[in-house]
Amino acid sequence: MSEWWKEEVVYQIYPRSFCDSNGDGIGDLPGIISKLDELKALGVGILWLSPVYASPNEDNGYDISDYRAVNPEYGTMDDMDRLIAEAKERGIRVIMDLVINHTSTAHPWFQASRDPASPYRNYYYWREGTNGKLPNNWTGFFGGSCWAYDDRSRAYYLHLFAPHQADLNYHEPKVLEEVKEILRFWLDRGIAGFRCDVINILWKDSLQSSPKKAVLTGSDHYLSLEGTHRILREIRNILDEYDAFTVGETVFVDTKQACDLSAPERRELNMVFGFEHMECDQRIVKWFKTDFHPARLAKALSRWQQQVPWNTLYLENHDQPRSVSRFGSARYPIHSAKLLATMLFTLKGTPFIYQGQEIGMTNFDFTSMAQVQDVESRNIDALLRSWHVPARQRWRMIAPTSRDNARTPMQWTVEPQAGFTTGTPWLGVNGNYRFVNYASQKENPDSLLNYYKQLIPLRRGSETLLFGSFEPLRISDEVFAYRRVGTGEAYTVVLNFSDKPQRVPYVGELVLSNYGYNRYDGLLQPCESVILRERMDDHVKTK
Ligand code: TEU
Ligand code: CA
Repeated sequence: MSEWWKEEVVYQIYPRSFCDSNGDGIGDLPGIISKLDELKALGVGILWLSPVYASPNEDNGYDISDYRAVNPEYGTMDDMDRLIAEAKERGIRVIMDLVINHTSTAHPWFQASRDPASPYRNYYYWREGTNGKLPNNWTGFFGGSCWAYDDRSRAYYLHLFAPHQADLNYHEPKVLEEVKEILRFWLDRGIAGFRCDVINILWKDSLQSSPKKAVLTGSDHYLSLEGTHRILREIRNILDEYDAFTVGETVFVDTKQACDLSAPERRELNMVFGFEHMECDQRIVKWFKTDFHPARLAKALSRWQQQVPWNTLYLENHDQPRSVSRFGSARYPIHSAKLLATMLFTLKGTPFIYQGQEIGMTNFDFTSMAQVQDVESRNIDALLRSWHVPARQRWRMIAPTSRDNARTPMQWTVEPQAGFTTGTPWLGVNGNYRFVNYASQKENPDSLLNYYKQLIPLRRGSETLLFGSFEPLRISDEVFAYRRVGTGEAYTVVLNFSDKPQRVPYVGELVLSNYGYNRYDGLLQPCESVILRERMDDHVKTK
């Protein structure tokens, strides 16, 4: 099996918010096709589409009602085929989101399963409560219990996410057989692989109650269990037939579990999304944000770099606040966005860019819950309200953490609605589009976008940046520095996360500074990042 996915950069598209071609305010497949030349110019080799399947959109497509149909809001199956073909012409592969932990309750399997006599009954977890109580004490990812009662069924069904996302029961062997056919359906159409949604929680070993936990009571019954590993190996058999790849979204994994899920010889996933570095600015759960301490981010990243042989590199996705708002400096937003990019493309692993990250899109400018649509934010808001948390405080918790921060429409131009749509966008456009937009950055040689266009080929063209080993040099709240050591050369990357100049005397010839400098004298400007290259003679190399 070739490992083509190691040398590529992945670009994640949230279709609803990317580009609207027909003025209905909703991004769509023809819109994506119209931007393929831009994506090619950026240098990305893989597009990951967040779900475009038929869905009632309780969770914007992560609640699928038909795995073999395109949501008409996004276009037709012909559009999908055209997207795959046109991307291919430009050397770009397309991967899809595979959401198989749960289906929408609108899915025909679920609808059939509401009848206790149906052959589909066992596709889901139906349980009667005991003595008027819920089947167990588990809590869900979006807050509250994870059982919903269905009158027609006279029973509860399990949903670890929203009530409209019913968990599939993999103890029923037919479920995995259905999944395999869905995989083939898309692989046969030319899809190059899948991003697998919450893939390490598929297998539930039992539905016993668990000791109460601060977060996710019950998770000891489903996090990264052997049953899941077995399913992943069966899925892998099919993917290998197509030379396709998988990246797993794996919640609550440590580096050991990440290795178990992605080690090549185990033949499960090719790589995973860990979350530890995304938890560097929170206490227990993300709604309790803390100040950002760069050393915490650097420590988590270094540990993963050293302990997981090959993995994803990401700072954003459709569930996370924008990285520049979160990890950037308010005084030096552009330099710090460039610094984060330097880090993203010079660590070891497959980099993922989330749409808008390449132009430094920020968190939303919404001022109240009325503007927020995200089901997670709305559920948490309701939960906090039921605990009598005042509205001001609820907003203070939700505004910086809401997933809608990442979901506001892509800012293309200075035209109304940032050129995303000619109609009314489904979610508000950030007012800063007049300053932060793709078109003006394309023209400006010093822009963040053009800095990405320098970094991506640099990484692609360097064996050392792609495959060299990683060694941390310095981790503090001011400076994160590391080396990538290859054959006969090493790169030293120095990132000044602070708003003050820092003296950091590493040696090497300057390859790239985010200030555009062409010489390095050991002094880093505020939020400056430098990439230095050093040739080594043989006896140094063997150290
Ligand atoms: O996310 C799983 C997941 O862990 C998130 O719900 C997470 O708890 C939260 O968003 C962190 O902010 C995946 C998808 O990426 C997400 O969009 C879906 O809502 C979820 O699964 C259910 O399919
Ligand atoms: Ca549209």
